[in-house]
Amino acid sequence: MNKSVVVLGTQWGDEGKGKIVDLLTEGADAVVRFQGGHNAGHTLIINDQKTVLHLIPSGILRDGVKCYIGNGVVIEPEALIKEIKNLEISGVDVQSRLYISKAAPVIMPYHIKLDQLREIKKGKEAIGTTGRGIGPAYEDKVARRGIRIGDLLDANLLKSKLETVLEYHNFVIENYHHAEPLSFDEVYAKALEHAEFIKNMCVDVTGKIHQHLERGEKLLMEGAQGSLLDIDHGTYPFVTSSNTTAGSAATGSGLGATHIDYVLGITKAYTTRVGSGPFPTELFDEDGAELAKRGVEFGATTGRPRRCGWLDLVALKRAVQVNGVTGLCVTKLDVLDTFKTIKLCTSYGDDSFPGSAHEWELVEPVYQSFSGWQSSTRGMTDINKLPAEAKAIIDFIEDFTGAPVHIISTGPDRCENILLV
Ligand code: 2SA
Ligand code: MG
Repeated sequence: MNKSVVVLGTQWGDEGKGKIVDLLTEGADAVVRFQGGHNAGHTLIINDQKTVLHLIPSGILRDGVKCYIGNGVVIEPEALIKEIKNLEISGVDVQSRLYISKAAPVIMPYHIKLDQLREIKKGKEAIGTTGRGIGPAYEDKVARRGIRIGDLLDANLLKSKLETVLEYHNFVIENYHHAEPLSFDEVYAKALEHAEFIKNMCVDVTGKIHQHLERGEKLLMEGAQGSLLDIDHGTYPFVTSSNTTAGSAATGSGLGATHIDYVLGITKAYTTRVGSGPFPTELFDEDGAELAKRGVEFGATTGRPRRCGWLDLVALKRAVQVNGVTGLCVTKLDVLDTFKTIKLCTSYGDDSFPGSAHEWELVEPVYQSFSGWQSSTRGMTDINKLPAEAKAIIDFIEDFTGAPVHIISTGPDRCENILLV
């Protein structure tokens, strides 16, 4: 394994990053989350036991591996504490190896309330957010009025910051949304209670990361959501509020950009999207229903059904470019086992890449059809056993995007993979 590896999604999230991070953690000393928050849902299946992680890095299920939540992550303390306690109930040692950046912005109750009120107000135009307060928390960060994890640890500082920021948000809650304002006393008391629980885990994450590098140790940077949800490069405004692309691994943790040795881009063998917004290859027919059923496509955080469609190579190529992908990992190949014909989108019928949600909506995907293999690839670990039809699709993905496929995932379990490097 290279020293610092970034693992990220190349689509709209849910590509199977959690499973791959867990797999690669075998050779890592630490796993770092650098953007997003508890909107993420990373599903891991180990010996038939399913764990869904939202905020805690997927490395937590490997004994001894250090886990970091970097400055680029927005942290909802209550969700974090719940996740820690649930893991501890299942016997995972969390508190001795989880480190939280003091510079990370806190998702406060007013962020969650505002996220939900705004979605209601937008009606049919809603983004389809996870309602977790992600967008409003990032807004406060950029507006330089946010409360950071470090602020929670100083009761007086927290009090004065919270008084100002809560007054500001309550004004909007009351006068714009006509909803109940939040009580300062309740929000403050809860924040202090959370601080007490997490205080021993709060550190200078950037410093810790560089100590690992100085010791020649290996880091895994775990992305959340996917490249098409990137605030700059995604299907704006139907995106999340962070940069989900590779540069964020540096800015969201303090790892220098030149320390990134390898970028692994994860893509499903088809495409899914949860929430609203453009999706050129979306299927509304039996094939779409078959993908959803075989792929068990439901949001791991909200339980919402995911929209399904064919693999979009035009978008994938763009993701390979903006992330500087070194190698690809194709997941859920086995979901295609039953299909007689498999399609890949190879053009948007226009040379220019869409630059706005409106342009995305106008895209007319052009497909190339491939014969399916109609036999089981589930759990396969040997490339030589892969049906020729499946191999042809993998070769085509490599040729089209210019990135080599280094891993093929053939099932949800940690060991169900074909490794090509
Ligand atoms: P938000 O809540 O502000 O980040 O929502 C903005 C958009 O980002 C999408 N988004 C996601 N898309 C896929 N997976 C995500 N995580 C969960 C999962 C989602 C779930 O793993 O399944 O359970 O629903 C995720 N998080 C955010 C979101 O759908 C909006 O389109
Ligand atoms: Mg997910």
